[in-house]
Amino acid sequence: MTLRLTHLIILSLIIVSPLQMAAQQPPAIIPQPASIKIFPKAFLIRPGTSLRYDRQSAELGRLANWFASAVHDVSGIRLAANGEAQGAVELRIDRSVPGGDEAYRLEVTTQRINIAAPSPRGLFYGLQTVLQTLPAVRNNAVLSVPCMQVEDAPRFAWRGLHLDVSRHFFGPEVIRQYIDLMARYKLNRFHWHLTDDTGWRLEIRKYPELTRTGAWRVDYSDKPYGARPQARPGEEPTYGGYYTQEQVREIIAYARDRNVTIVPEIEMPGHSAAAVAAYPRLSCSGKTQLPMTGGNYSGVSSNLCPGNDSVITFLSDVLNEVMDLFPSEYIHIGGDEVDKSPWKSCARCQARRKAEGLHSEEELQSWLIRRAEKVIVARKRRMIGWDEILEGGLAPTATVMSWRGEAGGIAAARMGHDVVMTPGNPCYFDHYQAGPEGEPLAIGGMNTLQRVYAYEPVPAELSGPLERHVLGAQANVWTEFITTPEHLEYMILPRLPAMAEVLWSPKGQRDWQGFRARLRPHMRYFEQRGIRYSKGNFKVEIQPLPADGGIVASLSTEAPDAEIRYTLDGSEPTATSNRYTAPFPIRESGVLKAVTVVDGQVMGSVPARQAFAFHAGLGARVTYAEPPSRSYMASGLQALVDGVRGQHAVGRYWHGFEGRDVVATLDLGMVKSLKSLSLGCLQRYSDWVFMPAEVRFDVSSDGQSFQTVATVKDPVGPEQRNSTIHDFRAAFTPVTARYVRMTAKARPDGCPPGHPGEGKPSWIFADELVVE
Ligand code: TNX
Repeated sequence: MTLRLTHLIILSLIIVSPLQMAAQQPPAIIPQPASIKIFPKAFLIRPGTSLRYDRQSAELGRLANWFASAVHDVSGIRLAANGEAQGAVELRIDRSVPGGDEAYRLEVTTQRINIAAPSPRGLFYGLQTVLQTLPAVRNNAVLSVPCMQVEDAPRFAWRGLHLDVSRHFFGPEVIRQYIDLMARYKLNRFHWHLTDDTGWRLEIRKYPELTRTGAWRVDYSDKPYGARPQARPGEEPTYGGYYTQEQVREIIAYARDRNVTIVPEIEMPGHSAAAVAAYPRLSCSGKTQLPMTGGNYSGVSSNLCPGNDSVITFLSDVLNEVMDLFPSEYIHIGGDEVDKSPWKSCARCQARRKAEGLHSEEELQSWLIRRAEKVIVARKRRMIGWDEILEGGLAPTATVMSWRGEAGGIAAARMGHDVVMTPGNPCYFDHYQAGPEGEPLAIGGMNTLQRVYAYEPVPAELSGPLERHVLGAQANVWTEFITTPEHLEYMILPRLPAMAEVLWSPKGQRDWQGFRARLRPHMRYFEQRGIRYSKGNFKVEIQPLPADGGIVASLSTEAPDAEIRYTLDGSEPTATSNRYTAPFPIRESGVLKAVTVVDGQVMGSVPARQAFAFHAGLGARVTYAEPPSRSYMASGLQALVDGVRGQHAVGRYWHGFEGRDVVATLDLGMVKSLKSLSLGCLQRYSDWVFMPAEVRFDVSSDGQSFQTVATVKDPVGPEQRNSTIHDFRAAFTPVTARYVRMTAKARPDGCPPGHPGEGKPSWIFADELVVE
């Protein structure tokens, strides 16, 4: 009796605790349900609350256990088996709930939580919705689930996330956490990229060398991907790992219990250096080699030989073992980025071409893919591959994963094939989400949170009857630059919730402001659980605009309801710095720094930063002897003298020149007195961008005869691997001139010794020729 009384007192104390009040906020469900109504009051999960379901069903039993343990984790409460003393959570299969297998109906009243769905998959999602209303970590309070009525179903059947475990290896525990995150946001396809040039990660019993040799490479992790040397004979392969079939079975079961189907990918015929390392006879040359380290491997074969019958047997054996293991209907066979040149000079490949009446190497690839398709179809499965499989004729039953934009997907759908959309922009989560200042080194490209959120998987070309061929979309996570589990989380969060909403919620309900507001509690959830995520989405975007010969700075942020604060004196901006209200003129040289402020707090990783140069050459006419590379034109030729200094982002501010001297002449429009000239240059070792050997400045008053005023040598040196911006600056006794000519000399030997591009042409990146 006394015990009970104490219990009651504690309970009533808990009920009015502020923690519980916080839980009464409107729930922030991501992805946004198709229909959700919130009512006042809440259902309390407390000791004695029961969990009811059909005990005959093993599947429901697993589901119930999973939910009960999630509740226990955050509260210590163990849900009772039966009875209704303290209300009940009830799970019920009800085939009349509309919206397909994954749909659910959730009703929360003060008395009960009822979830009905046509299948356990829908029930699982109903429970995920409930879990999103609970605290992130244990706080020992009674759990309060707001009263609501939800009718929900996904928009797309294929809601995918991919992971490359070859470029860097991630162990089973990391994979389980990855699957948990997917499931929390109602994604249902885990595309597991298990093989590539840098490592074979799946045990295949019939071919043990695949993992004995193919899973291990020489460890050059101290060097960034792309700047790693090729392994030399005698070096020991020590970096790697693989999954045993036993581990894979456990992971498949784990994923199944979370409604995640694992789609395994076995790459063929390209990206196969690890397989060739294990069995050299699989390549055209038959030469021995090691798995790649992540450098530039010209001359090393990474492809399988389609002319060789034992390659066909190998692929059939491997695919059969894969299908013994993975229940997935879809089996991914890669097919991307094949260098077909070795096939041209391979006698067996050419014999195959003749025998099969194939007209090109593209057709030879398609022939190989069709052989794989036969193996897959014989087991009543479906083959899926990257969009290159279209090139030599599409296999009859193939599904296409469109990654080089959406064109491949559109073409395939028009031919009556199913497609999964995963265009690099915005579906590649290996690209930057902000910065790049303040962000960890990434592969390049920029897929911000807002761009991901704005993605529409059905292109206009496919609206109407062809729309049904778009199964859905997927985000891909290539791991060339992603080396640790923490970094992996950071790259997918918070872009994963954005993609989830794209794939689950009705199209008409897409609401950026609403999503950002709902995302905040999810960010707190990540923080409380020690999950890394990027705050890059709070970064300020600085847009310098030309205005009347000067510059106007326009600032923006993707975060709604945020203030922007900035400084112009080089100091770090704070919550009380100048508040940005409208574009403002820049009147002198200096650095603009800006931050986003939410609720009085500075958000983001590092302030956005832009240097401006206010100088006598602003707006002068620029003539290049040979124009910059089309890929690196910045905003146009005038970018060289627009007052906006190049920053560390490679693709944006710089004029790039490959393997040659740069000669630019400025016409200042009138004769001026000059006392210094300076050229800014960028060095990016991993992108083959180096300082010029020297920069010479000449001046002229008639544009015909020039006189050299200074030559400045490179003080940085080609060994510097950190991204470096240097000004080649010369001050001199004042001269008068109307024309200024800058000559930046290319490095005579190109990329330096030890660099993956040793001896090949290097790049010069130039921005802002400052005239004073
Ligand atoms: C292209 S996407 C690849 C991958 C790289 C990725 C880097 C695809 C089918 N192939 O091998 O890792 O780009 O973003």
